[in-house]
Amino acid sequence: MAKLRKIATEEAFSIPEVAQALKQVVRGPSSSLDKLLLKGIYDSAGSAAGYGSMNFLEGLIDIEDRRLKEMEELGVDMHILSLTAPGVQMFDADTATELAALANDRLAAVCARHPKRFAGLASFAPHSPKRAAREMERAIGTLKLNGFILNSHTHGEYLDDPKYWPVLEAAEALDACIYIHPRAASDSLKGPLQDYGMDSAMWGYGVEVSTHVVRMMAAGVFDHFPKLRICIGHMGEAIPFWIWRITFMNSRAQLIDRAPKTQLTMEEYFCRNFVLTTSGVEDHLALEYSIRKVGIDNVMWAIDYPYQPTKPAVDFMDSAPVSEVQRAKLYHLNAERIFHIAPLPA
Ligand code: 1WB
Ligand code: MN
Repeated sequence: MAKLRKIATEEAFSIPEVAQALKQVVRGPSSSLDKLLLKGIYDSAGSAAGYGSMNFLEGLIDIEDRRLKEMEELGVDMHILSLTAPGVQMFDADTATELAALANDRLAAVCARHPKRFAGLASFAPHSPKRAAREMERAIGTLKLNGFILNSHTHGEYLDDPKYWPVLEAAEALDACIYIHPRAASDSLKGPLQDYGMDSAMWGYGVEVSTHVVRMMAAGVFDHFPKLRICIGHMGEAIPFWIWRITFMNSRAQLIDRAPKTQLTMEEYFCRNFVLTTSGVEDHLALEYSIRKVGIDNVMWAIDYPYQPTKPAVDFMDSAPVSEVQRAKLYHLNAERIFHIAPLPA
């Protein structure tokens, strides 16, 4: 088998300044469900949540040392880096704006030092949509980053709210994809997700992001931004499996005026405006289903470093029951197209 370029598309990093600010948030008065998990990662004094021993923080902060070595060992060519959840979205607007710019500067510097190894998705502070749009322009135009990361809700609000549309307008105009990554469910969604470890990757993260996505599609956001491209991880956060029913029931809701009229159906938006990654779902049947649902050009490989181990993610894709042409699309060709990464010379 020819060696394929492997570009991993949902790979997390952080910087000490953001980690320090998250530690303060964890100790503060916020009632956010994110705190359950963040306490263990950022505030070892409160590691009752039990994440201390996994040492995610070390894996997030280190980019050029252990991560790069492991990439080399396991044949992973590139990480598309993104500031880890919840990004800057738990901070106040000014802090969030400043830290997003700082994280983007650091990210751009790492990518410039290792242009074959790292690409990057830029952060922005949705709390200040106009300032966010300016940072987005800087991130693509000046810093030459490859797209954007958003960690779902911002203080309980979602991108269907027109106050956030300057952000969508900027992404569309820049032809840059927004990756909607999970964070814990918003305060109004979190009730029954607080127990049994359901707050995060086991269940709550998917519920939060899929809710976000359905809100955007049902609100008609993509009639205003027909070229906007949104990426979601975790094999589409279960939406591929639900999309028939979402589509059927949305058209019924439109008929009785419980949902706004839209130009396209929900399934048409999902196939036109969304791309998926495999992050954290190493299940060949789910992969095959997703490919058949959204098309082979709209699925990309991801590891979800450092939260998921690299080797099983590579084995999963190496052994996927797909053609070699499809494997090349999943491993790198789609990522090159969607995130504007230069192909390697032949
Ligand atoms: C986990 C996964 C935790 C992610 C995270 O904390 C993030 C986890 C911010 O598996 O516990 C992630 O990015 O998928
Ligand atoms: Mn992730």
